[in-house]
Amino acid sequence: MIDLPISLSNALDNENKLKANKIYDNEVLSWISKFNELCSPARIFINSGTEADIEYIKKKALSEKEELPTRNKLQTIHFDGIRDQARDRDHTYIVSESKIEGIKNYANKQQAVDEVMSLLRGIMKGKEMLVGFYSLGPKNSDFLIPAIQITDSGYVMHSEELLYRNAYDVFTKPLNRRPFLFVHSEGEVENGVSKNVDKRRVVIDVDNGIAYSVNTQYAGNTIGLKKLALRLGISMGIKEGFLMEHMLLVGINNDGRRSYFSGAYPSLCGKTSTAMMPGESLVGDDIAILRKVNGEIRGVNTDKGVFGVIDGINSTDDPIIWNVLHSQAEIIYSNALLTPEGIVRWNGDGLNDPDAGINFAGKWKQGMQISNSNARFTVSLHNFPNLDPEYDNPAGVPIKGIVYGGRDYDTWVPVQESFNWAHGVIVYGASIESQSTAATLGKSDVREFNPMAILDFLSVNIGDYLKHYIDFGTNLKDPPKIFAVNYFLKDDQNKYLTEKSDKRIWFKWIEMRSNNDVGAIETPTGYMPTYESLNQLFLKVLNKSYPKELYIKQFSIRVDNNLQKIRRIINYYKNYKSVTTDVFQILAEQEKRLLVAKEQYGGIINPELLPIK
Ligand code: SPV
Ligand code: MN
Repeated sequence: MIDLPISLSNALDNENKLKANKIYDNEVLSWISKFNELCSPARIFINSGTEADIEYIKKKALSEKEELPTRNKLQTIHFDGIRDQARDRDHTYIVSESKIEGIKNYANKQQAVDEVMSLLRGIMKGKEMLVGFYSLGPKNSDFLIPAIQITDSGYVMHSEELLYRNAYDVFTKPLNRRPFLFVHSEGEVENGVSKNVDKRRVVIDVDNGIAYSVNTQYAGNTIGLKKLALRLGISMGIKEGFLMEHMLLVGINNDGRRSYFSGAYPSLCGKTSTAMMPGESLVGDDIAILRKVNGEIRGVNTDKGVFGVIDGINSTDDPIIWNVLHSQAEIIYSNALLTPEGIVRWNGDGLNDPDAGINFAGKWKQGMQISNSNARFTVSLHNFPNLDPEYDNPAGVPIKGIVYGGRDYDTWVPVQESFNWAHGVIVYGASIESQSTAATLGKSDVREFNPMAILDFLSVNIGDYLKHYIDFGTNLKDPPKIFAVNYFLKDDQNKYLTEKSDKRIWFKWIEMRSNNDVGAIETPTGYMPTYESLNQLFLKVLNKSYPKELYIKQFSIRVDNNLQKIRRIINYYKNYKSVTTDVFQILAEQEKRLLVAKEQYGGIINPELLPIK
């Protein structure tokens, strides 16, 4: 047992003192003490992860009206303020002593930290400060990153309990590394929501592994272990040789064989529903850490729960999620609608409109949108029947392939495979462009450059990041194959060319290619499926016919659009000095292949004219 700092000792009641006393690390205690002095709460609650402690937090969220009960005893609903419905890019600052290239909102470090510290001063007067201890990734694992969350929001800590592995026990022993620290205050609250959103700030200090968040409740701004940790982890990964990525992890089954894939997609582009495809095996849906172990890439889910988009979830398109939402699982809904009967409803749930209710904007009337487009559900993974048995394996799962996707209406085919690691990393991953969505505040449906789907989270020089990524694929026994998917391709009438369930086919093909089971067409942008291989899969998996004309529309190579895209990407990267020449060379080679193909076949290429390899 170590002596608690005096001011901390004075601030704790006996019960919480006993819990704090078991914390092994002096620095952890001095942090708690420091933020107790800064934020001046009336009380401190140490969450030791026991049933009683978690119950206390849930009760607090309900009694302070951050969560409202529904007719299901295990399920609650939380509303964020009407201007606090998504991640706030404009007030999120990634800061470091060294200048970081290619970062939006790079702020002078001292100024940003001073500002958020002054906002935090005295902010918890009369309130209770909650302190929780969690792990990113499985416990007893080389992947584990310990993290501390300080917050005055019961909702934030309740969410964290559903989404992350409680690791109080880990903190009672020597830590494997210095933990991340997250400090959050919702600020003044009115009618259950943060009042001073104009003073909302999120500051991520990558040099010290600390992030601050104030005057906001929306989970993407406040739950430290989620997107604040991702920014810290990307920077740590470059120093230590791992990748922390905005990626799902899924096991794809094929007649008794299971191959694992990771996939990076921007928010609201089908990532969660890809992780939950019927018949496949769920490992994670948002953030993964990848490490090289004995010549193999292995991955873990940093989370143990889902903070998933609820918009459009219905019984036909997402049966697994639908069933979990209608089970006895513990769930926090956010920014959906609550009817007077205590039923939770959302846009696109496939049911008749409710008669009445309240939602994120107040009293709801027919004709208004039922839920915010970024409304979500928070639930632990153990509720999912499709959860992979390896999901909590301290050694992670072996990664057979990596998939990149975006919201692209006019360029990429539904699925293709790169020629090799570096080609896939640069021409697919580093070239993602996606229409913006409701996951961030601001204008939706604007085409954005979003490399590796981490535009908002990149915390290092973009060139260093890409170099690290390319190097990561070297010295491997059997490097993962790399794929690009596009669920959003449209025809010239602006109609989607694929259906939601088709992603199951693309992934079955990806699984077969990764195991060298099937040939493919060699095109200027990569390998594409033959009509026959897809036709067989459509029949086998979806029991659906697959017209040849549809295949031709989906897989015709739009050479001009691809050329324009490559040139846009080259121009983006020209803005950054850190980007190395090999990146430009890989992009230039792609451009050249497209130009040669255009000479021979014209601006749109029917894939069936090209050779099978
Ligand atoms: C995303 O927007 O990518 C999410 C939700 O997964 S948030 O936690 O807001 O980042
Ligand atoms: Mn995400």
